[in-house]
Amino acid sequence: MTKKVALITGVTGQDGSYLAEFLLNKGYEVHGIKRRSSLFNTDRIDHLYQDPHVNNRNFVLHYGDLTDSTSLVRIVQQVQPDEIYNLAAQSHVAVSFEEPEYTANADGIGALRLLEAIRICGLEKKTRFYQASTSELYGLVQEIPQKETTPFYPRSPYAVAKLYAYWITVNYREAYGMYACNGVLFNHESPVRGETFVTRKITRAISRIALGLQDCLYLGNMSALRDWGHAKDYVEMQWLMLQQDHAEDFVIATGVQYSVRQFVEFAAKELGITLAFEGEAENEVGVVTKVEPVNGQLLAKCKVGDVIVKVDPRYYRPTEVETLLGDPSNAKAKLGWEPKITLQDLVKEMVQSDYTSAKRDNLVKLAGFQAYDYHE
Ligand code: NDP
Ligand code: GDR
Repeated sequence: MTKKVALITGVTGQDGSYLAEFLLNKGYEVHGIKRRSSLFNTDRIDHLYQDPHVNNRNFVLHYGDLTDSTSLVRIVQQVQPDEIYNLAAQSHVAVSFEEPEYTANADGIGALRLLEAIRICGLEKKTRFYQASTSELYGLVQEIPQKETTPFYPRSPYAVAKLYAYWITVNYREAYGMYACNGVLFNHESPVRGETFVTRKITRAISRIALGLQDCLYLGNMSALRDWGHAKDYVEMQWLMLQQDHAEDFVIATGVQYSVRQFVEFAAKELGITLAFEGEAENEVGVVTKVEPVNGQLLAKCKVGDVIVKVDPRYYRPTEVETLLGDPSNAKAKLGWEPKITLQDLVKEMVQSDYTSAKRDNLVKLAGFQAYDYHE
């Protein structure tokens, strides 16, 4: 049997790395699009790298950019993919308020460029297309929980750009009979989540605070509620959506919701720290009320009474999405999909990974070198 060929945009990102690994394990030939950058940006996929001098590689990277149609047409023509996963995006909601035009170009028109590349190459009947849509489309939520039929109300330049991408995907499906679909994915995280998204910012900071490498974690809106899953579970769903008889859009979520504040508490608990939150709004702080050993080992150096979490309004967004909770019952019924990893296991895995990195930074510091400390 001939190998299936997949093309992943955003292969260097969190989901791209998990999806590439997943498809390689399924026997696919995987092609990924990466951007040129002045520093290496392939950390997340270095374990999958194959030397270009080896014959019959099944993992191949191409330079390209979602803002450059010529590169996309060239790559689609060369690769002739059975499946395209469009995961590339300027994916940070807060940053989209600072770079709205670029975000619209990459996240909105980028999807159109790929769909047109499929048409230009005459692959409408061959190539299946997955668009990374988002729960941010629901924004100012009109219904709880959100499902496939819930009306959209985007609240950021990012979400508005993704709204265009959502509808252009639906339109190309209807207009040209293409197998094109949207996965409306709720937040999903992992140890390789970008460091400026709130979960990773928290697990990284709590680990560094525990070891005395950092004093305080500054956050924005701690009351925001999110439905957090694990990226590993969610990429399986992206693949499943392209294996059906007909293309259809699905909501992918856990159906369970927590606040940012709770996420901080769970992360701290993993390292034996109990926190109490005091004060209101901009004056709210997280104070250490107990420090205890974990499995007989004292992991945290903090003391009772230390203030280790503060609010910094610079992290507030001009328009916020206060609450997101997905209803994944359609995906469960039609695709037999259910998330396997709980939030508790996700937090544990993220904290363990960041605590290990913080220990390494601490050793570097103890050896007399400056430990890297960058806040965002
Ligand atoms: P990441 O931010 O981790 O990865 C984004 C990827 O897109 C990176 O590989 C990045 O490259 C690449 N990229 C950015 N701009 C361009 C461009 N102009 N041309 C080509 N590549 C580009 O995102 P995630 O992996 O978390 O998310 C994957 C997709 O799913 C995104 O589209 C995101 O919007 C969407 N999504 C994510 C959710 C989540 O909770 N994670 C939930 C719902 C949707 P580089 O490494 O060089 O920066
Ligand atoms: P989100 O994720 O905006 O939901 O988008 P993020 O982790 O950035 O924010 C989640 C919530 O936490 C609040 N928050 C903070 N967020 C960040 N980044 N930094 C902070 O200091 C902070 N303090 C509080 C935010 O205001 C927000 O309410 C993610 C991205 O992956 C998108 O690409 C994806 O489409 C959606 O999830 C679903």
